[in-house]
Amino acid sequence: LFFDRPTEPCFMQKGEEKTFFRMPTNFYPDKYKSSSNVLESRFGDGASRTIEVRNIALPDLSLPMQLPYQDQFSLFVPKHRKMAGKLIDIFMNMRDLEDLQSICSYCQMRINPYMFNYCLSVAILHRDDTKGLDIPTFAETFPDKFMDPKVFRRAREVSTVVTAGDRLPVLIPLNYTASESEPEQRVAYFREDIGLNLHHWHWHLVYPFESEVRSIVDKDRRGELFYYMHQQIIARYSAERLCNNLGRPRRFNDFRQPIEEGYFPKLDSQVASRSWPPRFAGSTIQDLDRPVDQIRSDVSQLETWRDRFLQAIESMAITLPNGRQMALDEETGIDILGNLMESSIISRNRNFYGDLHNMGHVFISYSHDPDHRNLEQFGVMGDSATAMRDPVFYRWHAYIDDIFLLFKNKLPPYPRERLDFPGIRVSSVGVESVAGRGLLTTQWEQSTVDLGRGLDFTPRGSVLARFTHLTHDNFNYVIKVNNTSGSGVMGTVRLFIAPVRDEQGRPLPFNEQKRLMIELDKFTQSIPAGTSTIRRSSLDSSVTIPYERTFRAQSARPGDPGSVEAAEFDFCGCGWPHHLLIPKGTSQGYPMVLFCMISNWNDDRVAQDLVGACNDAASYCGIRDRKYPDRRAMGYPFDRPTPASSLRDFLTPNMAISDCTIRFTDATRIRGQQG
Ligand code: CUO
Repeated sequence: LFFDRPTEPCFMQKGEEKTFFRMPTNFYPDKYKSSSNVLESRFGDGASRTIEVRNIALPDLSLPMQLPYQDQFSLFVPKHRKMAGKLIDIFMNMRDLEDLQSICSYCQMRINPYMFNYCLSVAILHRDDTKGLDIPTFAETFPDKFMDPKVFRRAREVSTVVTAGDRLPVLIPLNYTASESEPEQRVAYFREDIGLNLHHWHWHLVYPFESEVRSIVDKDRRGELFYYMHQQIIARYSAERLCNNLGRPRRFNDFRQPIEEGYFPKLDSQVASRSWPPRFAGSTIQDLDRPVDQIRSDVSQLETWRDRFLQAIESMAITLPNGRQMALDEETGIDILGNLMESSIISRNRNFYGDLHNMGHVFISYSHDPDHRNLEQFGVMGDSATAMRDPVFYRWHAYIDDIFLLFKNKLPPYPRERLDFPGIRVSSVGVESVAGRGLLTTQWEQSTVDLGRGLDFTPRGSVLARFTHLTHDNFNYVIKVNNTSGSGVMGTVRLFIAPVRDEQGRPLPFNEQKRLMIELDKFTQSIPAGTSTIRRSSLDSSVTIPYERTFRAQSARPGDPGSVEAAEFDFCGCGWPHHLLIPKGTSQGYPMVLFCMISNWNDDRVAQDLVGACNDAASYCGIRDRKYPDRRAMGYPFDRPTPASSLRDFLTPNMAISDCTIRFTDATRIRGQQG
C-alpha cells in the first residue's frame, strides 16, 4: 500500500479494500496534528481494515528529508545518492516488519515520493523478512515517467465517467515526441519503449550505489556487469539504428563540443508538477554550480577523471588511495574498472577516479540550467527510469564503452585452447520460425498497462492504457552437434546475433562486427555421444524476462505475496523485455548472422545452488544473492582482441554460424488476440 498512489497520505484509506493506517498523533505532519482526531474518524470509520501503526522511537531522518517533497530525485546526483543511502540503511535497520511499517507510515508523508519508493524497494529487495514480497511495477506507480501526460487527463476523465470494468483503454500513440523531420525519431520506438526503460530502472535498483550494508552494493562482478549490460545496450541500439538507416551512435568524447541531438521528452512529473525540461539541439555541457543540489563541478573535472582512466589503462594499473599501484589483470581488471567508472562506494579510489559515468549523466541532464538560475530540474538523463529515452544516453554510453574497450584490447587474444572444446563439433546452427528457416519476423503489438495505482485522487479501480511496441514471432534455434569424445559431456551453448553490413552497405570488418554481437541466449546442455540435435525456444532466453514480468500484467496479478509468481518479483523484474529480443529488421529483410558456440561446461561452471533463485534473465542481471552463473568473462568469446580477420576465420570446430534475415511487417496486432 505504501507504493500505491504515491502522493496520497497513508492516513487516507489506501488500496482496493480501503485500509486505514491508525498512527500515533506525533506521526501526523505538523499541519495535520491538531486535526488528527477529525482525520481519524473521517478516514478510519469507513475502512474495511485498520492497521495499527506501532509508536516507535524515530531515527534521525534529517538527511533524507532535505530533499523537498515535490522535487525530482536522481540516483546520479551525489547528494541524492547519499540521502537515499541513509534512508535505505534506516529501512534495513528496522528490527521487524511492524517497525518497518511504522517508519514507512511516518516517512510516506515527509520523504520525497520518488526517493521513498526507491529506498523502500531496495530495502524490500534486501531484507531477509521481506524477500518475496510483491512490489507493484514502477510503471504503474509512476506512470508519469513512462508516458505522454495527455494520457492521464484522458484516464481521469474515463475513470470519473465510467465505472471500473467498463472502461475502455486509453490509447498512447507510438510516436509523440518528434516528427519525421527528426531522423532520430526512427528509433524512438526503442528508446521510449516502456519495458526497456523499466529494465534499466530495475537494473539500477538491483545494483544500488550506496549503503552501509556493504552486501547490498558489493555484489559479485558488479562492475563487470555494469560494463557488459551497458555494452549490450549499445550493441542492440546500434543494430536498431542500422535497421533504420542511421549510423551507429557516435561517442560523446569531446565534452567541449555541442551535443547535436536535441530531445523534448513531453513528460510531466506528477509529483513535482513540472514538465521534464528539454535539451535543445546544439547544447553544450557547462560548469555546474547548483547549491540546491550541492553540486559544484567543472567540465574540466570530468576531463581529469577521464585522463586518469586512460592513464590507468595505458599502464594496466590503478592508483590506490595509499599511492600504491594495483594491476588490472585478465581476471578482475574489468570488474575493478567498472566499479571505478560507475561509480559506487565499492570504487577502489573514488577520490582519484571520481564519478565519471554518473557525473556525465548529471552534466548532460543540467545542460539547460547549469547554475539553477531558472530554477529548473534535471532532464531525462538524470533519472535511470527515463535516461534511455534520450539519444544522448547512447552517445554517452558509447563513449564509456569505448574506454572499457581500450582496456579489453590490451588483453591478449584468447588462445585456441580457450575457445575450442575438443571432441565437440557444432555442425550447424539455424533458426526456424513460422515464416521459414533462417527468417525472423517482427511487427507492432498493442499491450495494456494499468494506471490505476499511480493516479492519485481519482475514483478507485483500474484504468488501462494501451501502448504500441515492437514484437516478434517466436522461433526455435536448431543446433546440430557431433560429440566424438566417446561419452556424454556438459556444454554451455552461447548464442549471438550481429549485423553483417555497415551503414554504407559494406561488409563489417570483424573487429567492428564483434562489438555488435548481441547475446540472445546462454544455457547449459548435456550432449550425448554421437550426433544430436538441440532445439531451443526463443522464449527461454537467458537475456529476457517474459512480457508478464516486465509489466506485471493481469495474468500475474493479484499476486499473493507467498506465491511462486510473486516470489522475489523485483529482482525478477530485472531483465531485457522479451518483446525486444531481436532488432526490428526491415520490410525488405535485414541480413544478420547467427552465431553459436558450445564451450566446455567444466570451464564455465560456478558451483552454487540455484534453487528458488530467480535466474531466468541472468545474462544482463545476474542472480540474486548468488554469483554470476558463468565463470567466463562477460561477452566471451567476443570480448578480447583477435587476429581473425573475419567471423568465419574466428571459428573453431565447436562454433557455427548461419545467415538469417529479420523481416518487419508494418502491421499491429493486439496482445492476447493473436493465434
Ligand atoms: Cu545505466 Cu548510465 O548507467 O545509465
